Amino acid sequence: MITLLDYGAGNVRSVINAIHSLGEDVKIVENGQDILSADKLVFPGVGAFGSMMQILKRNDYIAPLMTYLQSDRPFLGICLGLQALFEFSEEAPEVSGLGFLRGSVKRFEIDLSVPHIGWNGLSFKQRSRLFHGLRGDEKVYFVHSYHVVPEEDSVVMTTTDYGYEFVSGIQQGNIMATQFHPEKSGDVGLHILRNFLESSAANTVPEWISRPTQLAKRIIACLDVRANDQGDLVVTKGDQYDVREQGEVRNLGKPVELARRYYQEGADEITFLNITGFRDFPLEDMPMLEVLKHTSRNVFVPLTIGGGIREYTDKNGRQYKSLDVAAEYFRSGADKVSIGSDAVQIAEAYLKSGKPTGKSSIEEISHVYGNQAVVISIDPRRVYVRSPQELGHHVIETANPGPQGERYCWYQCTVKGGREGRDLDAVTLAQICEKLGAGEILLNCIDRDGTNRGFDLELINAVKQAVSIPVIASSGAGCAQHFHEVFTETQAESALAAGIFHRQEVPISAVKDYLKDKVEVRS
Ligand code: 1PR
Repeated sequence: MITLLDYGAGNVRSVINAIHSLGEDVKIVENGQDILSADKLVFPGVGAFGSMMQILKRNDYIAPLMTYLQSDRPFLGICLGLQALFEFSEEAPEVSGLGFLRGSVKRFEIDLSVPHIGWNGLSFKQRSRLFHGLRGDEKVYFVHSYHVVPEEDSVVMTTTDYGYEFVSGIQQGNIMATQFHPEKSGDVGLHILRNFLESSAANTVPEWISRPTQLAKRIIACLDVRANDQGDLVVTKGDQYDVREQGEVRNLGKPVELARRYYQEGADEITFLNITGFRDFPLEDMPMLEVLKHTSRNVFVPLTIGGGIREYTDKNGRQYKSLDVAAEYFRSGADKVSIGSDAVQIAEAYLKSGKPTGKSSIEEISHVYGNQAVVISIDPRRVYVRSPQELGHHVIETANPGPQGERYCWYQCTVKGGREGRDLDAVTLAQICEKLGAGEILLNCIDRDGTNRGFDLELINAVKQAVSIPVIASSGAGCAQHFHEVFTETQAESALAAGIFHRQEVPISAVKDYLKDKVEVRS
């Protein structure tokens, strides 16, 4: 029996699912006594340091946790569960950490995008049973803006390189903690978790020396999901956002089955977009939550869900905040939520008033769950103009002139799945959302969607150069070479595709095989 400390924020379902998949039962901590009587304690932390420590304090978990840690019984901290062990964090300087280990938690100060999101390697600094059976060149999944800085080198178990070498795992006796997420690191992560659960696993150090480690470019499979006219939830795919063919919604498969297939084929992440979320309300659209729950049972890579994250009043007058919707998605197995239409409205209001409200979905969700949990999905459409001085929008010179020979264009934001264009450009939207706390941009392109013509590199460069958070390039992938192009001609950290994967024209493994030796990818 594994005891799991769920302090109520973020996706602990995937940790529970991962432990279940290894044949172990999980008991969730309900009070301090449960911590004291645990044999093996797992503390998965997702969210923000300040709110985590406040919840631990409010629930009177701090003293039992310290007693447990001091007794040197098996403990596995994950992400914030690692950071909590230290004295304080720059993320919330006014709040103390547990102080079980001496040292602090610092924000990355680098020229690269922060958060550090994706699959990176490990350099091994001490023997551990967690490493039993590893070769040493495996990659594991990270998503964080802060990292620990222990005062004592003796506790350092692994390091990873991102701009500089940082501590990605610690070990002191039976107390182990990782900055990466084993429960989101596919088979390798499950292997590490199994080693933790099996106290008999031998202490080893893998032979492979892989310093400096490298962050891989991510290949993301995207599933646009909606109900068809018969009421069945299907994966669909549009041509420039039109998902109907001869009047019928295209049906490319079942969401849970397809997600499972992509996981097995090596997708680094999976994104579900509830494409009618702008008019439905996800908490009434329970099938989507069921899709997440079922998928997260046996898909152990990060899951993002978008569609319908906004405030809502139901027919009985009950009000829901976007935070309530996001919370339900996280509880159902999502690691990140993606906000589309609502982000445009938030940016428009921000431009009007010139200041943040503190109450928008972006601010509220990132405050509780951390910036890394908030993705902004942008649905822009190219607008050609004759002059670079167009209406104050971010205009670029394009190598693909418009129908009247226009040499300039800007990218107009749309809402409601491309149905409505707004007087806001994609670059401005991305910048405002970053300022308000978004952790990543999912950059679609209506002109390229479903065309197989390749990514819109000009759009991606324009947005990527304007923000310091990671950008997911999306729309238009038609062959493996297009992924090479987007990773070498732009700084995008990841690339997403839908149609070519659904129609089995280019398998994910073919994309990775093509990129191998050219671009760092996870094999
Ligand atoms: O506005 O917060 O409710 O979110 C709705 C979400 O649904 C948004 O993220 C929006 O992008 C998405 N969406 C709405 N309508 C459509 C549609 O297609 N009619 N899908 C839609 C967007 C675009 C990509 C697609 C890539 C790759 N889909 O996600 O997967 O373009 O396709 P390709 O590789 O086949 O070219 P809200």
